[in-house]
Amino acid sequence: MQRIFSGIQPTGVPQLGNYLGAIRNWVALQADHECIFCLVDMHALTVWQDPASLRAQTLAQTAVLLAAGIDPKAHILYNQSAVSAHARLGWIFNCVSRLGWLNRMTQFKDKAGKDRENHSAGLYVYPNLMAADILAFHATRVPVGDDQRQHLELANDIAQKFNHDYGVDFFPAIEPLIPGETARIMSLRDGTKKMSKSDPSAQSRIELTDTADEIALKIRRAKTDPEPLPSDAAGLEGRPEARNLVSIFAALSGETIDTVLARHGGSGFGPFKQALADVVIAAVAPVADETRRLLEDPAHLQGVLRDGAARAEAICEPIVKDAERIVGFLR
Ligand code: AQP
Repeated sequence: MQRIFSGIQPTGVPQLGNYLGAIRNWVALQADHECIFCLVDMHALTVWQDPASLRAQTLAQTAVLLAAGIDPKAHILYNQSAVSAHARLGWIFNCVSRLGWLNRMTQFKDKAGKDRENHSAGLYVYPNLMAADILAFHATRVPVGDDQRQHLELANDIAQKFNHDYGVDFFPAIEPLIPGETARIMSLRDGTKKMSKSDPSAQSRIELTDTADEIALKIRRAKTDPEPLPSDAAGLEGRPEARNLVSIFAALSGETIDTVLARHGGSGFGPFKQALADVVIAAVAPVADETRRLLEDPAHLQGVLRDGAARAEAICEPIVKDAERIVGFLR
């Protein structure tokens, strides 16, 4: 059975992009993979986090993941900082990775913007730690959204360079598992920007704890253009907001974009948004209800993470010790 590793940052409430790009896939992959799911709180720290909020968000995300269908007994769910192997292998990879490689990372450029000098060094070396997260488990498959494709290519470069530099065949190649045409969900306020849980505007995203009324309102207010919907996918060219809404509909209804447009093409956005709100509410409301119930028992959620951390450590500690031996650390 192949081993999967994937992570999510506890930087806020998971949003619909996290769900369609990653979480939904994670739930499905549990059927035939050994899965390790991680709340990557060390990655979250690469941008400022209020300590109390980070703790609360870590628990809230645990609740959302359980509510969405992650099975913490058959698989593993834990928070990154509880397992020191991440940091240790991350440091080794800081020394394997090249500045030239990191300089090409578009996520750093997007997040740092023009004010690069004022961002943390952690944000810059984030992809090295991400490579360590995966390779500490010798995981071979990583289900992520399209925005993480470049980071996974870098992880493969790091693994290959480590193997080459030390003359070993130690780290395996990683295969990204990226969902198809709806892999990147965009902001409801700007179809050229990805939907993000830390976007300052809560109107830009559907959160997995939103109520039906909040979802309906956010979709009604979502930015669109004045034209009616086209009758096929080619007609969405140059219409990023329309494409995004149709993509969300297709991802949730399990149809292709062309099938959705065959039904809704020619209609204005009013009736389409109503239909879209219905499919989003049908997917999100059960997760939101179960999340609220789980959050009533934070001790249980902490227990899930503690148990997951112990089981994660049992897998990755021997692998990271071997990596430390390979590079020449004296024990
Ligand atoms: N908009 C998106 N569309 C598709 N997939 C997405 N993912 C995130 N946003 C979208 C996928 O969700 C997983 C977990 O993401 P993350 O929390 O580790 O980091 P992120 O990609 O930076 O997500 P956010 O919501 O944008 O977080 P913040 O605001 O903290 O930066 C990943 O597999 C990602 O591909």
